[in-house]
Order: sequence, then C-alpha cells, then structure tokens
Amino acid sequence: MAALAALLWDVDGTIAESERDGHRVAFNLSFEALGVPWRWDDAHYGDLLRVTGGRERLLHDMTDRPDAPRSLAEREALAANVHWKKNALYADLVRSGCVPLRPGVAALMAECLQRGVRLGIATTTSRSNLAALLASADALPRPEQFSVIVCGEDVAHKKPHPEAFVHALALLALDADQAVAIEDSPGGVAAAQAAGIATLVTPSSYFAEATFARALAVGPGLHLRAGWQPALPEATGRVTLDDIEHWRRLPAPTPA
Ligand code: XBP
Ligand code: MG
Repeated sequence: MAALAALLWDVDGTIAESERDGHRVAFNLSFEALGVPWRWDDAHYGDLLRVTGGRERLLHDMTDRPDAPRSLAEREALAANVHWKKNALYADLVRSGCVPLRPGVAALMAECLQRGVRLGIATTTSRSNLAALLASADALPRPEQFSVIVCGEDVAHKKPHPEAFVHALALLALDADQAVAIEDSPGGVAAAQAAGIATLVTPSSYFAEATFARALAVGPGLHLRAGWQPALPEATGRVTLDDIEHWRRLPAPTPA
C-alpha cells in the first residue's frame, strides 16, 4: 500500500460547524439586510444542504417560493446579491468568534505538518469564506502551510462531483491511494470516493443520522478515539495519523 502523503480536508461541517453556526445565520442576516422576507430555519437548511454552493442553494429554494422573482435573470440577480452579502456577513461572524473549530482538527493538522504529511483543502465553499475561517483561528496552519487549496471558484462542478478532489490530487501530483479525505456529509463523501480517495467521516450536526457506506472510518470527532467504526484498539486520546494508518491497513469491507 502506498504511504500516506496527504490529508485532504473538507471545510464546511468538517473543520467547523460552519453551516449551522455560520452560513445559515449569515443567509438569514443577508435576507433581512436586503429586505427579502425569507428565513431559513434549521430543519429547512438541513434539507437545502442537498444542494451544494450557497448561490445554487438559494436558486433551488426559489423554485418553491411563490413570491420569488418570475424570470431567471431576476432570480439570478437576487441570488448573486444575497450570496455576496451573505459571504460578507459570514466573514463578520467568523471574525467575531461565532464559528469555533471542531475539536481535534487543529491537533491533527499540526501533526501532519510535523510528520511531513501534506495538508490540502478540497472545498466547494467560496475562497473568501475559507480565508476568513483560516484567519480566525490561531491554532490552524497558515494558508501557505497548505500544499493545495481548491475552492468553489476553482471547479466547474461542485460536490458531490469529484472535481475538487481530482483537481487537488493533480496539483499535488499524487495518486488517490496516497491521500485520505476528511468529510462530514454524504455529498462530500460521495465526491471523495468518486475520486477514489479513502474517506474519514466526522458527520456534522445536519448529518448526524446519515449512513456512510464504504467510509474508511466514521466517528464522532477527531478529538475522540472512542466511538469510531471500525473501533480503534485504544479508546483514549485523539485521532492521530497512526490511527488513520491503522484504518488504511484494515481489509476493505466486503459489499453486503
Ligand atoms: C459547503 C458548501 C458551500 C457552503 C456555503 O462546502 O456547499 O456551498 O454551504 O458556501 P464544503 P458558499 O462542505 O465542500 O466545504 O456560499 O460560498 O457556496
Ligand atoms: Mg462539508
């Protein structure tokens, strides 16, 4: 088996609960600021997360709203405005500390840097959102410490399409079996797996009930070694690179 050369990180839901604590809140603030009479509650936003990309999500939501503009051009203009304002408000929320990191993320990233495992980002969020998140947390590596960063602007097809991961691997000049992806959502896992990358899953709050077939491992968070499937031999401490190597060496589950 090829040695592990890179960890490819999803952003929203994986590095932070940024959908729940950031994007949904910022969308509602943006609606309010622009005089749009719509609000997205938690349950509805959870449904809307099937659509990747904030602008695309909003356009999708408009298809069910009788008070949405009638023409596509007007809808697109409204979506662009709301989305632009949402990203500005999201950055404000992140700067004010409303979007904390998920526990264990910074420690595993630091271990990667210490042990020469390259760090990559494969996200379909906007570049400005990632920049705000990285700048908000001293515990995270600086942007230049990531060997590759692929954002929504860099791909023609957002997740669950594999393009973000395929592009990240190409820029790193790695094969899929030299990397592991870390994801939180069914769409993200589908994208990584379609690129042939073994995927660790820490489901975010919106996907707590989802099932993740064929994942390398699924668990409650990177800060805990207990509660993972497949279980780890030691149940105390955080998830380490050695744990990821342990999962990589396990025989692949046979399909039912
Ligand atoms: C998550 C997304 C993004 C965010 C909002 O990306 O689908 O669309 O919800 O960001 P990932 P934008 O989980 O791959 O990080 O509004 O910038 O699209
Ligand atoms: Mg995600």
